[in-house]
Amino acid sequence: MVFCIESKQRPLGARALVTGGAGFIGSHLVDALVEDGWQVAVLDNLSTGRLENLAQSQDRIEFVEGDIRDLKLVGRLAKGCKAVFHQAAVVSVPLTVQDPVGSAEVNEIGTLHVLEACRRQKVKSVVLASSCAVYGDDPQVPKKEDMTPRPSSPYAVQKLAGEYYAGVFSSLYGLSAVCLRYFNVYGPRQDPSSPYSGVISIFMDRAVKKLPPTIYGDGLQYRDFIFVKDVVRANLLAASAAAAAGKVFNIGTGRQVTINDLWKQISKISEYAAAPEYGTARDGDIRESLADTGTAKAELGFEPEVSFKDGLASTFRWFESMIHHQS
Ligand code: UD2
Repeated sequence: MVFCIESKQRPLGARALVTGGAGFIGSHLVDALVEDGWQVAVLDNLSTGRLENLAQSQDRIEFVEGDIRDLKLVGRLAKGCKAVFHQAAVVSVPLTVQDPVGSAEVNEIGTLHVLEACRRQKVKSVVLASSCAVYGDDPQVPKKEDMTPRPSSPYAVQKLAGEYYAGVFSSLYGLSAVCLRYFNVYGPRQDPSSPYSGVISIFMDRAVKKLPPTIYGDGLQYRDFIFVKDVVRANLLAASAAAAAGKVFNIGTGRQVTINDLWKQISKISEYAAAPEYGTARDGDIRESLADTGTAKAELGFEPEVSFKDGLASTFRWFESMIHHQS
């Protein structure tokens, strides 16, 4: 099914397409592009995205419910675009483990469709969402872009395939395709409902409901958490960095936070000081994840601006407002 939200006002700026624009990261990107005066089209099949995420921009965008597996549709929407931001994906690692073929149709072939549509429509720049998952269980930290990838899930293989295709489309066809390896992204609109949702969304949800969280393992494992609005800025910079074509960039902060410390900070913000419960460590859980941020800084001019404290506070306010909204 394809439908459009009636556009009340059309800005005169350049056209951009955001695939997965109703999702957590995609919808923040849509808001920022609209604010910047772009004419924004959103393609989302609403499998995990939600129209509520687009509430702020819905009157000023073209929304199409559809799928990146439909090459013709992607081509139609890419027509006339200056930039395409590809965020649509099966983002759940366990889902790709359960269904490696079905998820590859979205994450690999869907990504190929986006690149091919951009090639045919002569789109100036394409930014692809990749993941720190491509580093797999390599214990070396911080992760540098030139490390040999060690994908350990279908999800990671699929993201890596997208990166390789982007590199080939850049060198073979002159398309400017840039890949961003997101580290652990958090912020408002992240869905906490699955056990494999991002840990910050789960802990926020527990805190607003005044329930203790479960920490898997000893809680000393750490992650590099980056606020969603910083990820949006990285996308905008990548779209205008001509020299970045065909390259991959870590998008993280270079700061590490243990899961124990994360709960302490959320307890403080939420004024809910319950002790966490501890469960057995997750199979295949990575102990340490941290980005080397040097390449993104040198070549994209990207540096995260939101402190962890401010990012958590803003995320907490959103989760609190959602609880009040529901009750
Ligand atoms: C992230 C990505 C995943 C993949 C992977 C690659 C998210 C949501 N997931 O997985 O898609 O790219 O990186 O390395 O961004 N934890 C708890 N209690 C909970 C939930 C989680 O202790 O209720 C722990 C979990 O065991 C892990 C840490 O928190 O040690 C982070 O978990 P996560 O699922 O947010 O993200 P991660 O890094 O495992």
